[in-house]
Amino acid sequence: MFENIKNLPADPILGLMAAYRKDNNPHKVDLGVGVYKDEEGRTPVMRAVKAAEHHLLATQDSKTYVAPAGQDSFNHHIANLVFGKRLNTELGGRRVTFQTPGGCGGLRLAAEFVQKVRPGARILVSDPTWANHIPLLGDAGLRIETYPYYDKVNHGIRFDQMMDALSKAGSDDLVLLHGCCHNPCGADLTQQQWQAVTELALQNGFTPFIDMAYQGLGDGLDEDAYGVRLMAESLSELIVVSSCSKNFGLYRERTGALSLITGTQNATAAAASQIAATARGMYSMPPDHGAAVVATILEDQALNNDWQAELQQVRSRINDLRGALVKAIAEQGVDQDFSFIQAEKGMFSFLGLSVDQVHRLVNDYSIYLVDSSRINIAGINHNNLPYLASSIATVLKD
Ligand code: PLP
Ligand code: TYF
Repeated sequence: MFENIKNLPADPILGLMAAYRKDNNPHKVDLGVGVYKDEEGRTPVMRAVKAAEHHLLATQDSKTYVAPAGQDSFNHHIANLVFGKRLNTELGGRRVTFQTPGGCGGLRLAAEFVQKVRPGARILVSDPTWANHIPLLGDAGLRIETYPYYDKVNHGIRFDQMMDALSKAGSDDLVLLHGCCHNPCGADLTQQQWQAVTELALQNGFTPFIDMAYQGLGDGLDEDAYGVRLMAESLSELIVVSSCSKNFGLYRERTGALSLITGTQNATAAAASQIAATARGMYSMPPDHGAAVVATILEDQALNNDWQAELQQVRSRINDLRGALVKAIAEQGVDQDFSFIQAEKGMFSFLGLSVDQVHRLVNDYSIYLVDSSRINIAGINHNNLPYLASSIATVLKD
């Protein structure tokens, strides 16, 4: 049975993580995998998470199974965080939320659900998008096509071309949008652009599917949810997948959520029964720990405040580093204008280098980044910034 299996390449992003670990160069810099790092290069457990874990250790009195939808309290609080309390209350029974094994689990659960009710539906994804969207959505059977999004030469969104492509989508189609902090390009839709896409969805009837993996890492928890909330308020149907990996620093605990909005309470109840059956067919129930931590934090005002304060520091550090990188590269006398990096949001931006230039950074300078020249801004610190800027300047000049 297993004699003739083809060897597949590893996930290039996770492969970089392993290569970085093996490298003995004391100047090595890791700008690969999208994991937040502090000034010391650590990915800390957030204070509120530690406190919630202590609380759970002391008070959790059972490890009995949870439901396919996970814990009600997590689902309730995460829906409030994503949609805002007022809107979430207004949505009432038209909205259902499922706790999922990370954002990835939510993306796959949503795709499997759509495949069940609309086999082979088409989903339009941005060019470029997160590489994992392809297997997470495509392996479920959805037909993936792309719409123009980021202009790598002018460093902006190709909005007219995007709208042109989306205007050809109809009621049998899904359109995947990044809620905020676009991965990999960092260029987000403006509020006016969100409004235009929402109008188009209303007119043409396509269903937006929003992946929001970085709520709170761009401009703020509410600001980053602008597009999600506008669409949830304006449209009768919407899929939103959110992740707690980055904003709660819970990566390995696999904590996320799938929220579905439909036109009526009855349709949502029927869809929820299908989603529960889909989850049963894949993993029965999501892992508990990360979701229990998040619910504990969101239920407790003091923990919630402390979490938000620490998240604010994360956000400020990333935004400060964006400015510092632009300045440091300019000080190297580089001709190209990198100021677009300062305007972009979240953990990622493209440096705009060729694959050859990227390979030189990796091989000659031990600066690790993916071939597309996407960098994780949080991997920069004030210690490695001068080395990084001078190395970038060198490969650009040669
Ligand atoms: N969507 C995007 C765009 C991401 O970058 C990520 C990863 O960080 C995810 C979804 C899901 O991540 P996780 O499964 O760790 O929650
Ligand atoms: O794009 C990234 O770097 C993050 C983390 O299989 C990630 O989203 C990378 C690869 C992967 C899962 C998560």
